[in-house]
Amino acid sequence: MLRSANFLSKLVTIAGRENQHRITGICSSLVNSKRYASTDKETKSFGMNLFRGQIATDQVFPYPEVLNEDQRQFLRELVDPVAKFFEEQNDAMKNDSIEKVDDVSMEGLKAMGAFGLQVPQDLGGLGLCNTQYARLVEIVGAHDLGVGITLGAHQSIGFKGILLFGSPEQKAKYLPKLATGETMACFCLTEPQSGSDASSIRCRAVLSDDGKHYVLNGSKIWISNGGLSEIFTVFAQTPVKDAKTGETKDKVTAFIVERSFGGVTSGPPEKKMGIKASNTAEVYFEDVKIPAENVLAGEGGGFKVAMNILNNGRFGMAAALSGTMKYCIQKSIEHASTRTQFGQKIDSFGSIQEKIARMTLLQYVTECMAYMISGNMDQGSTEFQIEAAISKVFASEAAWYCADEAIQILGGMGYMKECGLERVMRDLRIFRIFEGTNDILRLFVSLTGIQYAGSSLKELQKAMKNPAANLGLIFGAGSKRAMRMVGMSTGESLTQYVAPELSDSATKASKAIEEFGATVEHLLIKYNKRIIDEQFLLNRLANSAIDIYSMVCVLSRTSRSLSEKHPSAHHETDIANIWCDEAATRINANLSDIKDSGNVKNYDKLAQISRDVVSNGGLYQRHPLGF
Ligand code: MYA
Repeated sequence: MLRSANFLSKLVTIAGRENQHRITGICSSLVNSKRYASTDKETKSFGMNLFRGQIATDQVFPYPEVLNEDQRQFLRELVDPVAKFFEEQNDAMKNDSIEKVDDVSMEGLKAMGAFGLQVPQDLGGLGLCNTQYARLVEIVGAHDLGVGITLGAHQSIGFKGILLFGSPEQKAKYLPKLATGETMACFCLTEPQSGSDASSIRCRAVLSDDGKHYVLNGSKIWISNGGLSEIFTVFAQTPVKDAKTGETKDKVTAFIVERSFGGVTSGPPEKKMGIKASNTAEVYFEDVKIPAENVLAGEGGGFKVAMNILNNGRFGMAAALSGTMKYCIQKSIEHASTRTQFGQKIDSFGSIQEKIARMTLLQYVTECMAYMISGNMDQGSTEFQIEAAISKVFASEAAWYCADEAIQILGGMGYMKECGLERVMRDLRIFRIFEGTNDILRLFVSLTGIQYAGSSLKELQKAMKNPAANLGLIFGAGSKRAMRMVGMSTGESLTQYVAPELSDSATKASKAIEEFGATVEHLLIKYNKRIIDEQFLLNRLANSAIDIYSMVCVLSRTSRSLSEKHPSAHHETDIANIWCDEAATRINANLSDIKDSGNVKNYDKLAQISRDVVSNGGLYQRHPLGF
C-alpha cells in the first residue's frame, strides 16, 4: 500500500470540495497542491497533454530521426562486432549456469567499450547518444539479459547520476575508470523497509561538525552489481535546514560512495529465479566517511536525482526487450517453419500464425516506443517521465507474452533447458518488478497525468476571477466541455499528421484521446479527493494511456516508413492498422468500465473478496468435499 503521506496524499488536494461550483472547488484545492507545482508549467509531453484530452504532436510527429551521418556510420561500425561477440564469444547458457558473467566475456565487453557507452569520449567512453545506445542494448537483450543487467545496472542507473548531475570534477574523477570497466558502479536505493515507497528510505548520513564529510549508516538490499562495485550511488536521509522556516527536516540526498572509503561491505550473491549471471547483493554502510564534495546535485535533492536516473534509463529496458522479443520470434519461426504435424508445417496453421503475428505486433510497438523516447531525449526533451514509464510497463509485459508464446509454439522442446527459452522466461520475470513495479508505474502514469489535467482546471479558475480579460480561455475550455457533453468532437485530429493509409487508425486514436480527456475530467469531478483511493479505476486509466501512446508511436513510425517508401511499409501498415483497431477496442472497454457504475460495484466486491481471504488467513470458501 502506498503511504498516504506522499505520492497519493498530495493528490488529496487535487480536487477540492464537493461543490455546486465543481470546477472552482477542484481548482482551489490545486492551488495548495505541492505536487501541482511541478506540473504547473506547460509541457510538450504527449503523455501529459493526453490527460487534458489534448493532442500535443511536437514530440510524436514526425517520428524522430536524430542520427547524423557520422553517428550512423559510427553505430554501424559497432553493431556487427557487438552482435558477433554475443553470437560467437559470450555464452548465455554458461553465464546462467555459473551464475556470473564469464571472465573472458567480461574482458571482451570491456575491450569493446561496453561499460562506457554514453560516457563522453574525452572521458574515455564511446560518447553514444540515447538512440545509438538503444540500438546496442537491443543486441544485448536479444542474447543475454544477465549480461544486460550487469551492463545496465552499471551505466543505466549505477553511474547515470554522475553523468546527469555530476560536477565537472566528479565526472573527471570517476567516469574514466567507470567507462573502461576498471571500476563498476551500482544504484543503491532499495532497502528492506523501502521498495516501491522510495522516499521512505532509512539510510542516514550526517554532516560532521567541521562540514568536511558525512557519516553514512544503513543498508540496501537487492542491489544489482552490489557485490562487484567499487562506486555506489547511494540515497540516504540527511537533516536539511529549510532556508525560509529555519526548520530542520530529513530529506533524501544522493552520494557518490567508494568502497575504498571503508565501512562498505556487501553480502553474498543472492540466489535468484533469473538474470543469474548478474550479481545481486545486500550492501552495508557502517560509519562510512563520505567527503562533502561527493554529494550529487546538492543536499536534499536526492529523491529527484533518483527519479530522474530511473526516468532516463527506462527507455533502455524497452530497447533491450525489443531485442529479446526478436529472439523469441526467431526461435518460433525457425521451429514453426520446419516442424511438420498432421502432414503440414505448423506455420500454416491459423493458431500458430496468430501467435507469430501477435508477437510481431508487440515487438513492433515496443520498438516504436523505445526509439520514439530515445529520439525525444536526444532532441533535448526533458518531459518524458510518463512516456518512459509507459515504455517500461509495455515492454516488460510484451516480452513476457512473447517468451510464453514462443515456448508454446515450440511445445515440449520450448520447455527444455537446452532450447534457451526457459532461461529467457526466467530472466524476463524480474522486468515487471524492478525499476518501479508495473503496478506502481501504472499509478504513477495515472496520477501524474491527472495532476496535470487538474492544473489546467486551476488556470480556468484563475481566469474566471477576471472573465473579461480571459474570454478566450473560458469559452475555449467551456465550449470544448460542452461539445463533449453532447457527444460532439472537439475537432482535434491526428489525421493530418499520418499517411493516408493510416487515416482511419488516426481517427480512432483522435477519438480515443478525446474520450480519454473527458474520462479524466469525469473522474476529477466525480471522485474529487477520493480518486487517489480508486486504484481499480486508475489502473484502467493507465491501461488506456498505454494503449493510446502505443497507437500514436506506431502511427508516427509507420507514416515515416510509408513516406520514405520502405520495402516493408505495407507490412508495417497492416501491423499499425490492426494494432490501432484492437487498441481502440480495448480503450473503449476500459473507459466505459471506468464510467460504468455496475463495474464500480464489482470493484467493491473484488476488494471485499480480497479482504475476506486476507482476514481469514487463506481461502475462505468451503471445500467441495467439505473437508
Ligand atoms: S532500482 C529501484 C527502483 N525503485 C523504484 O523505481 C521505486 C519506485 N517508486 C517511485 O518511483 C516513487 O517512490 C513513487 C513516488 C513514484 C511511488 N519523475 O511525493 P511523491 C516527484 C520526476 O509523489 P513518493 C531497481 O529496481 C514528484 O513530482 N519527478 O513521491 C534496479 C514530487 O515533486 P514535487 C518525480 O510518494 C534494477 C516529488 O518527486 C517522479 O515518495 C536494475 C515527490 O513525489 C518521476 N518519476 O513516491 C535494473 N516521481 O515535490 C538494471 C516523483 O516537486 C537496468 N517525482 O511536487 C536495466 C537496464 C536495461 C538493460 C540495459 C542493457 C545494457
